[in-house]
Amino acid sequence: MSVTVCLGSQFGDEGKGKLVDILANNADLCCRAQGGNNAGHTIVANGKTFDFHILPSGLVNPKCINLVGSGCVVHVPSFFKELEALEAHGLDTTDRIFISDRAHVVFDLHQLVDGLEEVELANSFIVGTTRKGIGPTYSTKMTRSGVRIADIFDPEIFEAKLRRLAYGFQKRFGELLQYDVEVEISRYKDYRGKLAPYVVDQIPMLNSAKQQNLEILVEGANAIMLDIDYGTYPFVTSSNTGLGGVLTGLSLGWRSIREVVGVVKAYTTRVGSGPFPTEQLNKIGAKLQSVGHEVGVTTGRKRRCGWLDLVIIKYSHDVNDYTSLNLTKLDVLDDFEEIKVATDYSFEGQRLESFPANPEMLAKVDVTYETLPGWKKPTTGAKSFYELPVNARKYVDFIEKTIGVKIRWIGVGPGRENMISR
Ligand code: 2SA
Ligand code: GDP
Ligand code: MG
Repeated sequence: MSVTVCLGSQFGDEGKGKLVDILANNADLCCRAQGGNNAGHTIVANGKTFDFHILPSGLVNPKCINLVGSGCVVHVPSFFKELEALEAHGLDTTDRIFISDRAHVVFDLHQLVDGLEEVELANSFIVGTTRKGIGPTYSTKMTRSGVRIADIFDPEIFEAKLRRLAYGFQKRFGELLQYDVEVEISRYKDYRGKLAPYVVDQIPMLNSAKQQNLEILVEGANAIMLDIDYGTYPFVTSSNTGLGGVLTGLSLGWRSIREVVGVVKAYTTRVGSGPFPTEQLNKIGAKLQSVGHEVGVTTGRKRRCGWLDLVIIKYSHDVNDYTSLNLTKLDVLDDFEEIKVATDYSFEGQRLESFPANPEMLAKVDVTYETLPGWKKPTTGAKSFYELPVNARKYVDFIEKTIGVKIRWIGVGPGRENMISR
């Protein structure tokens, strides 16, 4: 068995879904290890656009089996809604999508609590979550009061656990929580039978993949700067979005990991609040936002935009140890006279030797930029590195040299075909 992992190296939306779709061509199994339907992965293939949230992007490839792993959190109604949308797009998902029985269930209750917790926070602490219930579900997982997919199939246990969960939140939020636990319990009477064919014990499934020497692809969701431990805490999501989350969220075995690909957008975007040192609150940011169509796939929020930050990419590499990189959306920079890249931070006049843990400090750093000349030519038609304009090649080389990791793929447009391999 050999495993390729694709991880976000910035704040998410680097274009992981597109790379996963391309690599799925040679994969037997595509797995999600963490996160829920807060994620949004867009794939443009065969003239169609597919949006994925909880489902793995490997589904676009008709030969690829897909698994939502134990480290994920699943809102069952949204799972079915997404499957139906894919089927309506002509994708046959029969017998190709499975959910680990150890994954945690996101209830409508968690989603309501997500909203209430955000309102409870003072302005400067609002996270700007997707309100999909991700934080509250991982919280109840950690306090051992969560409900797992396996529990759904024992009605007595399921009802008792969900009632206990609802009771706890009702005590905390009182009348602010407009929720009827009996309504949610009764919905699962229908879901129980409908869900059963999708549920698997992940351990023997992945063991069997190991025995058959299958090719496995892991699709990261969100990105390292949103990691609960290594991101800009508390402005993060509630799972481990780096390599650590892959190891705990799936039972793969570290020996099988062959490749860890860091997906790097050629500039930076962020959705939600939190520090963003290279953010451009000016015409440059607005241009990146409109040319790059930077709008959240899950919530429709405009993404904040700024220059590429190599301090972040270096930090991200320190945490995840990439074996290669995929630079994406290079084409979005086609029309810039000059392009800036952050290479260093300083704080109160001192160069920072390491990435600050503290978001208040990160919000105040002074950024040192390298300015590179733009290329002012379209890159989308390029099929090889040498077909790129010389200044675009210099931009790629500069990133590769600074990070010290090979850029194996370069994205020059949203379509499957707009990817240069080296
Ligand atoms: P949550 O909902 O608890 O995970 O939110 C916590 C923070 O994580 C950010 N987050 C994301 N950032 C970028 N992209 C995400 N997925 C969607 C997309 C986002 C959307 O692909 O566009 O549609 O808005 C994603 N999911 C979570 C979130 O903004 C919070 O800062
Ligand atoms: P993910 O969350 O990392 O999978 O990324 P998203 O799918 O949320 O956001 C990336 C967006 O950029 C999607 O709309 C992709 O179709 C698009 N995209 C991916 N790669 C490229 C590229 O190289 N060029 C352009 N112009 N768009 C791209
Ligand atoms: Mg996304």
